[in-house]
Amino acid sequence: MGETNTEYGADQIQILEGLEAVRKRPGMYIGSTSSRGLHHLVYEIVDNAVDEALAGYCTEINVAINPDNSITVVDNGRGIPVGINHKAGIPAVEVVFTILHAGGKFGSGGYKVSGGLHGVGASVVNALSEWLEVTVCREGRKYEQRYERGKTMYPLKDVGECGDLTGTTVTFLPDKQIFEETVYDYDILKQRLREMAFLTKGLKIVLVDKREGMEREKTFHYEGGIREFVTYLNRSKEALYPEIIYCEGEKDGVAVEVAMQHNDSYTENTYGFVNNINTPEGGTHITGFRNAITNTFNDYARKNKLLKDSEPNLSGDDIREGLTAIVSVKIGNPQFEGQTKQKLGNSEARGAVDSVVSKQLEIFLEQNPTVAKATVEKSVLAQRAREAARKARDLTRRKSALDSMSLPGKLADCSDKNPENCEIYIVEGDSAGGSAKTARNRATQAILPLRGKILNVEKARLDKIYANAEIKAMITAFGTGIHDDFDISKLRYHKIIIMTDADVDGAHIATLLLTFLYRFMPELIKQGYVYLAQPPLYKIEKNKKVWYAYDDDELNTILTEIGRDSNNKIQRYKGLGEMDAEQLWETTMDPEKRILLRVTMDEAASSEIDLVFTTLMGDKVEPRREFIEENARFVKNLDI
Ligand code: 1YM
Repeated sequence: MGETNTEYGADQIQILEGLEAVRKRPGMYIGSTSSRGLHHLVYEIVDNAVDEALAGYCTEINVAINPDNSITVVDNGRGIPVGINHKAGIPAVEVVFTILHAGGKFGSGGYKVSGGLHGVGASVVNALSEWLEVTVCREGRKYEQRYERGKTMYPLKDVGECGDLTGTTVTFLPDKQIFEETVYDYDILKQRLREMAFLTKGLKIVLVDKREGMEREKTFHYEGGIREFVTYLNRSKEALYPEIIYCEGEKDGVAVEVAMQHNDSYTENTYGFVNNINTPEGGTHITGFRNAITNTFNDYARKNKLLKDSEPNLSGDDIREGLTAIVSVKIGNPQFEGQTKQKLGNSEARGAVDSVVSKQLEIFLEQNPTVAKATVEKSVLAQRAREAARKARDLTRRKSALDSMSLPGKLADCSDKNPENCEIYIVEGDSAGGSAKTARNRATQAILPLRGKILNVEKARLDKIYANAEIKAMITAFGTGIHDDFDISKLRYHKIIIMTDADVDGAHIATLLLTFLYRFMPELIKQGYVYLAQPPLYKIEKNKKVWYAYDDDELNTILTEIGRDSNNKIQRYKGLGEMDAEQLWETTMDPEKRILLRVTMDEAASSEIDLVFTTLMGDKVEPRREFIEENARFVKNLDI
C-alpha cells in the first residue's frame, strides 16, 4: 500500500501543476480573458455534450444562465463514465475535469468531432472557475463532485438513485480573479447555440436566462440541419428558387455536408465549418466547394447551350453572386493555418468536398432544370455587370493617375498628412456638413458631407455602385482603393466617423454607410477604424448654464440634479442642423469631450452580422419587424 500511496501522491502533484498552468496563462488555453474567453467556457462544456449527441446518445442539451451568472449545462447522454481510470487512479469523470487535455475522447476509437478554439476542454473550464459541480446519472445511480479553482473538494460521491435517467449536468462560476468580464451575454450564447443546433440535425438545444429582470428562453431544434440554416440565412431575402441544394457524402476520412440556395441579392455568403467550428478565413474545404460549383455550373451551361461556344466561361464570382451556402466538414485531424489559426489546411478536405459536391450537384441540376436555368441566367447578368464595373473602375483608375490627387470637391480635407492623427467625418446633409466644416479642427479633422440617403449596396449591382457619386467620393477620400486594389496602408484617416441625426432617418443612413463599408472594405471595420459619432438628444439650460443629455435616462438624471422647475429650458434636437458650429464642436466633435462608438465585428457570429444588415436593409417587412421586436427590449434609444 505504501508504494501505491506515494505514486498516487506524485500523480496528484503533477495534476495540480497542470491546472495551475492554465490559471497562470489562461489566454493560451481559451484565447483571451475578455468576454470572448468567458463565453468560450460555455462552448467547451457544450461541445462535450454535442459530441455525445454526434455519438448518437444525446438528444437534448439545456443551457441556463443562473441568477449569479454561473452556467448550468445539462445533457441526456450516457453520463460521463465514473469507473476508476487505472492510469490516474481516480474516476474517469474526475480525470476529465482535473487533468489537462483529458477532455478529448481518449481510447474510444472514434474521433472527437467538435471542440473549441484550442480543443481543450472541461479541465480548462474547471481550472478557470471559482467552483464547478458535476452530476452524473449512469446505470441507475447519481454521482456528484465539486471542485474549487480546479481542486477536487471531495471524492466522487454516490448520492442516490436516478432510475432510468442518464446524463451529465455541469454548473460552473467563472473566476473573477481570471476574467475581466464575468457577466454573460444572452445574445452571444444564443447565436452560437443556434449555430450548433443547425450543424447537428435533430439535436434540441434550449437556452434559458434565469437572471432577475432578464428572464427569457429559446429552443433550437432543426430536423433539416444545415438546410434549415440556409433557409434561415435567406429568410429576409427573396430566394431565386424554392429548393435548397443539398450534398452529403464521405471521402478519404472527410465527412462532407453542403447546403446552398441563391437569393436575388448580389453578395455571396458562404460559411465554412470544420468539426462545427466556424472558419472565417476559409481553407481547403471552401476551395474545394468553389472549384466544384464553378466547374459544374459551367459544364451544365455549355452542355445545355445556356452559354454559347463563343462566350467565355462564367467566373466563380459570377456563379456565387447572391449565393448563401454552408460547407460543413468533419475531419479526424484538422490542421489549422493562418494568423488566427482559423483556416483549414488539410489537402484531403479540398478533394473530398470537390468530389462530393461535383457529383451530387451535377445530378441535382439535371433533375431540376428550372433551378439550373435561373442560376445560370443570373450568373450571365452578373458577368455583364462585372465587365461594366471593370471598365468603370479602369476609367476612375486612369483618371486619378492623370490628375494625381483628385479628391472629391465636397471634401474639406485636413492639413496634417499623418493618417494616425487624422479623422474624417462623414456627415449627413449639406447644412450639418456646413456647421461641421466651421466647427472642426482644420489640422486633423476632415469633413465629407453626403447628400441625403446613399445607395443601398444590398440592392444594386457593382456597375451601379461604382457609378454612385457619394460612394465614389468616399472611396477617393479614404485613399485605400477598393476590390483587388484595396490597400489599407494607404488609408488617409485612422478614424472614419459617421455622424448622422439621432433619429430613424439618421440610423438608416448610418446603417447604409456601415453596410457599404462592411461589404466593400471590411478591413476598415475589422481593424477598428470605423466609429459612430454620438450627438446629444437634449440641451438643458438653467440660469445661463448648459447641459447636454445623450438619452432620456441622462436627461432625467440631470433634471433631478439641477431640480425640475420652470427655469429649465429643454430643447430636443431634431437633427444635427439645429446645432450651431460651436454646439456641434462641444458636444460631438471635440476629441476631449465627445463620445465615439467604435464599430466592431465579432468573427464568431459573422453569419449574424449579415443577417442584421439584410434584415434592416432588405425588402421583406415581416423579418425586419420581428428583428426589431426581438431586440427592442434590449436596445436603448431605439427611436421608432
Ligand atoms: C454537460 C456536459 O460532458 N457529456 C458527456 C461526456 C462524456 C460522455 C457522455 C461519454 C463518453 C464516452 C462514454 C466515450 C465524456 N466522456 C469522457 C470520457 N456533458 C458531457 N456525455 N460514455 C460517456 O466517449 O466513450 C470524456 S467526455 F473520457 F470519460 F470518456
